[in-house]
Formats: sequence, C-alpha cells, structure tokens
Amino acid sequence: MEIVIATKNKGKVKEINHFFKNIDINFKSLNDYPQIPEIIENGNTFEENAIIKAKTTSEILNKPVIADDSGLQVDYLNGRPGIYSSRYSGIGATDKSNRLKLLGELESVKEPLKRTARFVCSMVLWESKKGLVFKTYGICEGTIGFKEKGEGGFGYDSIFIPSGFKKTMAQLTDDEKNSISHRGKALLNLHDFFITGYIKK
Ligand code: ITT
Repeated sequence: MEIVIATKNKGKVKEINHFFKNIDINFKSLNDYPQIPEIIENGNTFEENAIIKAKTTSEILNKPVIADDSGLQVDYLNGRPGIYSSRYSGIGATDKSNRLKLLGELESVKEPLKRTARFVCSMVLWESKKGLVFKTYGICEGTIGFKEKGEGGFGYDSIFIPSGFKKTMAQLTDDEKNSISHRGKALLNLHDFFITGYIKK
C-alpha cells in the first residue's frame, strides 16, 4: 500500500519512515511528486493547515495522504512562532535563521523556567473519495536552551530541551526523539489506527 506524506521536509519524512520501518507501507513524499504545486498554508490552526496540505495533495494524486502541521509555541512569546514556525524569520527563512531569531528574542530571559515551550503536531489522513479518514495530535513540553547544541533532527531541535532531559532534541537518537516527540506521539496514534484495520483493507 502506498501513502503519500504531504511534505517536502526531509526531517519529517525521515522520522515517519523510521517510525513505520516494521510496517508494510510504501511511503512517498512531495519530493517524489514534483508536479504538486506549492501549497499555500493559510489556515488559522495547525489542524486547518494539515488538512489543506493533505486534501490538496490527495485530490491531485488520488491516493491516501498524511500531512503533519507542526510548530513551536514559546510561552514568553505568547505562543509564537506557532503556526508560523517554518517562516519565523521572514522571507528566505532557514531553520538556522529561525533559531537565531528565537534565541535573540529570549536573550534577556535568564531563568530556564521562564523559557518554557512546547512542540505541537497535528496529523491527518485524507482520502480524496472519503475526505478526512483520521486525525490526531501530539504535544512535547520542554524549555528553550541558551545556545544551539546537537546535530540531529531539524528545525528548532538544537535549541529545545524536552522536559526530563538535560540535552536538546538534536542530541537524541531517532528512536529517542520518536519516543517523546509531538510527532512521535501523533504517529503512535496513527499506527494504532493502521493496525486496527486500515492497512488490511
Ligand atoms: P511541510 O509544510 O512541507 O510539511 P514545513 O517544514 O514547512 O514542511 P510545517 O509547516 O509543519 O512544516 O512547519 C513546521 C516547522 O516547525 C518546521 O519548519 C520547524 O521549524 C518546526 N518544527 C516542527 N516539528 C519540528 C521538530 O520535530 N523539530 C524541530 N522543529 C520542528
């Protein structure tokens, strides 16, 4: 069975493939389907954006599609960058420029407990004929560190210290990250949906 992941983000693709390595699903991503035009994520919530990505892709390819819309909410910044996490530092934003902008905004906040944040992931499975087949979410609480540490993961991982850890998300192995992350929690729920009938049809 083929399922398309409606993302070009190679970090997400790697994590999802790693999570489902023992399940017989052939995952593709938008990197395999360059004919899909750029999808405008103009929803007001993570879930609305996940649905926009999954629905658009599924209707073009006529295949089941999963999409994940995710981001970082920093309490000191009243929940920013939130749904704007990937483009936080403006036009031409990169993961690095986004991290540096965030670290700069928290420069005066010296107390780790005032640097609380969470990763949020909304995940949906969409089929062009059935519409929304499954939706779930996952949250991972933590704090923003004082400098970048670690080489793994992507996005804000190297400045995010998950609760209960003394290292950043970028210093965890793929299995460790998947076992505690927002996306890993959503994927566990999706996994349960798959094995309770969906992938046998
Ligand atoms: P797609 O829309 O193509 O899936 P994207 O990277 O733009 O790729 P999002 O719109 O969901 O994905 O934005 C998510 C951003 O939030 C992402 O670019 C990272 O900056 C951040 N993010 C999400 N999950 C993360 C994770 O597990 N680790 C670190 N940063 C993460």
